[in-house]
Amino acid sequence: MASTTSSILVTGASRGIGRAIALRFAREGWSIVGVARKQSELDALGAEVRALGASYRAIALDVADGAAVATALRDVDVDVLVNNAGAGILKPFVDLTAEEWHQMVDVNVNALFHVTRAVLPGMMARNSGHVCTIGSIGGRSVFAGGTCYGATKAFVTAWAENLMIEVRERGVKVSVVMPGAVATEFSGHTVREQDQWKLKPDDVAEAVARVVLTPPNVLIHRLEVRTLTVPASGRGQSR
Ligand code: NJP
Repeated sequence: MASTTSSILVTGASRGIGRAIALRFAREGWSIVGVARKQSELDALGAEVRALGASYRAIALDVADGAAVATALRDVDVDVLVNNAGAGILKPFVDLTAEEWHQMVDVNVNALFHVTRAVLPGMMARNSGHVCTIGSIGGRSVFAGGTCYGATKAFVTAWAENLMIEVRERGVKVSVVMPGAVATEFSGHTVREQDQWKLKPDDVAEAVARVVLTPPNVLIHRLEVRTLTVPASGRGQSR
């Protein structure tokens, strides 16, 4: 990838928050690498990115598949990695199946190893780069139905802080952006009128841009993004 144009790889770029992040950086003139499983949705994003004048590469990939990630990202060098792909099956612990548990751990935790392990060595060799991961306020405030999901997002926070200590002196920044509720199709949700109070994907994309577009010697390591318009049912709760 040309060194004159900054580049960003976004996992889960096909919809929701990841798509908004890809478009935010395309408007900035960056080269975009979009990763998700559905090729058709990645292609639709590509048309929008190119219409903004930015270059684009789609990589259809299951980020939970370590071997596939290692192969697909073998030749990918980017300035910024956004680990955004996530899975959330929010239900009481006793109702979770082993498959649902493993899906969340595989996408929210294990994929961080697969994807970051593929991209980070290049950043360290260049003494420059940024790994930004989308965590969640749910990773540090409890809620019923969040045993596995909340724990995976608590992992994100701990993992990222440990990684930050390891690589910042090599010129690589590590950040976590932790949103509250966002109006997306996450967790099988359909966005409806009553979701108006939630953050929009563009709000989270703007927060990621603020974190990434900092001066060279400045690192915003952790950022929470909240809405002011909490519905009556959520008042007094941390969301
Ligand atoms: O989710 P959604 P959001 N391999 O479901 C992709 C966190 N968050 O944008 O693979 C590769 O609209 C999927 O594409 P596809 C949340 O934990 C959210 O809301 O084609 N890609 C799609 O592009 C997550 O980390 C809220 O199905 C995979 C994308 O991921 C991040 O924000 C609140 C994949 C998911 O899009 C984005 O969530 C909060 C895989 N195995 C944190 N599995 C919220 N929405 O309220 C999924 O605090 N994808």
